[in-house]
This record gives sequence, C-alpha cells and structure tokens, in this order.
Amino acid sequence: MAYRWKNDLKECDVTPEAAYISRRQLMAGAVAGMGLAGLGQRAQAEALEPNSWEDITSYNNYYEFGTGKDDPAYYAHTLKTMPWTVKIDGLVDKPGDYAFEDIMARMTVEERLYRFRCVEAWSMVVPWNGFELSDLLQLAGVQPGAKYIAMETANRPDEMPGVKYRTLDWPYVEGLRMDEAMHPLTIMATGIYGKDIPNQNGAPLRLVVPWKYGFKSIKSVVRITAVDSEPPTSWNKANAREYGFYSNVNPEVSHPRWSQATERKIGGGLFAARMPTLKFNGYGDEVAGMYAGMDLRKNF
Ligand SMILES: Nc1nc2c(c(=O)[nH]1)N[C@H]1C(S)=C(S)[C@@H](COP(=O)(O)O)O[C@H]1N2
Ligand SMILES: [Mo]
Repeated sequence: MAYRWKNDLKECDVTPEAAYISRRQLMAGAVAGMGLAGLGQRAQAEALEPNSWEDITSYNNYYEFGTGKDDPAYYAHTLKTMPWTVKIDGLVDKPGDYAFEDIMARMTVEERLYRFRCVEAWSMVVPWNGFELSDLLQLAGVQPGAKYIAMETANRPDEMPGVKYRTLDWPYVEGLRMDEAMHPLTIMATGIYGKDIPNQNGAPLRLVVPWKYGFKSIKSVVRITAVDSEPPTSWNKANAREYGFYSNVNPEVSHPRWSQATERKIGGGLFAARMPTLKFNGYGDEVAGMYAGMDLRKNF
C-alpha cells in the first residue's frame, strides 16, 4: 500500500504526536505529493491542532451502539469487521461484492488532517488515513446516468445493541450528489493517527466529507449504490425540517433549535471560548463552486 501525505496545515501546526506518526507512515511506503502547501482557509490555523486519540475515539456519535457519547467506545467492540465486504451496485460497470482487503490493495491511502463539525455544534480536528472515494467509484466504473451515490451502514442486531431501539430507521443510509462524491476532499477513512480506524469511529471504512455536518459521514459502510435520483438519508427521514440532504456547514443558517454560528472544540476544557464556525467548515475555496447559484437556505 502506498502512502501520500496531504493536509491543510503548515508544518509548524502539527503536534509532535502527529508528526511522529506521519514520519512512520512516510517511511512505510512510497511517497508522493509531499507538498504541505495550503488547501483552504487559514482563518483558524491556530485552532487546527489535531485532537488527541483519546478525544477522537471516546466522544462519538454512532447510534447503532447507543445515543450516549461514550456508548460507541463502550459497546462497538462487538462489531465484527473481519471479513468485510462492500457491495457496489446500481449504475456501475462492475457491480459486485468487493472484499475490504481487495479494495485496500487497489487504493492509495493518504493522511488528511480535516476539521470535523457535528450538526450539534461541537467539533474536532482529526488526522484521518483514507483514500479518495472517487478512486473506488472509478474502480467500479460509474456510468453516465448515475447522478447520486447512496451508502448504507451494516445493520446487525446481534452485534449492534442500539438497533433494538427505533431511534432511526435502520440501516443508517446517506448520500451525496455525484460531484460531491467525486470531489478530491471526499474520502473513505480507514485509519486515524496511522492506526486502523476503531469500531466506534466506523471501522473498517467510513465516509468523511469535511465541509458537511458530521452525520453525512456514514460509518461502517457495507453498500455503495450509484443511482439516478437523490437517495433518502436517515436524518432527513427522521426530521426533514431539521436535516436537509445537503447539510453543508453554514454559520448563516441556524438549526431550528440552535444557532450554527459558533462551535465548541472537544478537548478544550469547560472554559474554552467557542470558535466561529466557518462556511463550508473552512473548505469554501475548494467546494463553494459546486453550489453556485443554489439557494443554501432552501437547500440546507
Ligand atoms: N452509521 C452511522 N454513521 C454515523 C452516525 C451514526 O449514528 N451511525 N453518526 C453520525 C454523526 S451524527 C457524526 S457527528 C459522526 C461522528 O463521527 P465520529 O464518532 O467519528 O466523530 O458520525 C456520523 N456517522
Ligand atoms: Mo453529528
């Protein structure tokens, strides 16, 4: 497996922990694209220090294992992530069941240091390892008639204690418009800090779309379907007034029950100041063009 390094930080912003692991990863394989050149806004560069492994893996949303923030870390060990297959179907040239190992053998895993903003107004900065979703979609051969991508999480009552409760209509489903799915910032994450992604974070592979609210980043994906129309999504089905299909991070559009203008970064302690939330979570330079001419209040 080859590793590339790409992030949106200056070298001096990376903590010793992250720097140590990135050196190990760089030594692990072929290195391409060493550029630490900028991606995205620098307005909060000082706030882009990655969260600790402890923060990232103990404060989670994964309702298949319960609704408490510490439930996933406590219960998700029961999920069997080996063997794992991803069904890729719909409007693709090569539909089929793809073994996780076979996918990994074909993909280029990189480190991506991304801001992560939950719709509940907390945030983290996570050093993901993963590959671009577009590479996987190209492997399957997306056909011209496909306009959207639908994804589905495993639904295993025996391994997921939370699916006994009808908190959501299981399985958890999500979707992206095709240009969003093909965007180079959109990844399937398979690791954090150079280690395999823990079950509570969505092992063995989960979507990460850094300019959208966290619930778009569906975990433990078992099915990816290329479709011709906008697919249903779990939180939109649960409450269409509060959760739209696009769910781009937008400080100007409040959630019906709270403001999205600011956020609380996890790990800052009780008295840490809230930070201003950035439009498209700070990735506007890269992604705003995809929404040119769209009313972002209507298409929230
Ligand atoms: N299958 C599934 N995927 C999911 C969720 C979930 O409950 N089930 N929660 C979402 C929400 S609301 C957030 S904020 C992120 C949290 O990811 P993290 O625990 O890695 O921080 O996962 C998203 N993906
Ligand atoms: Mo979330």
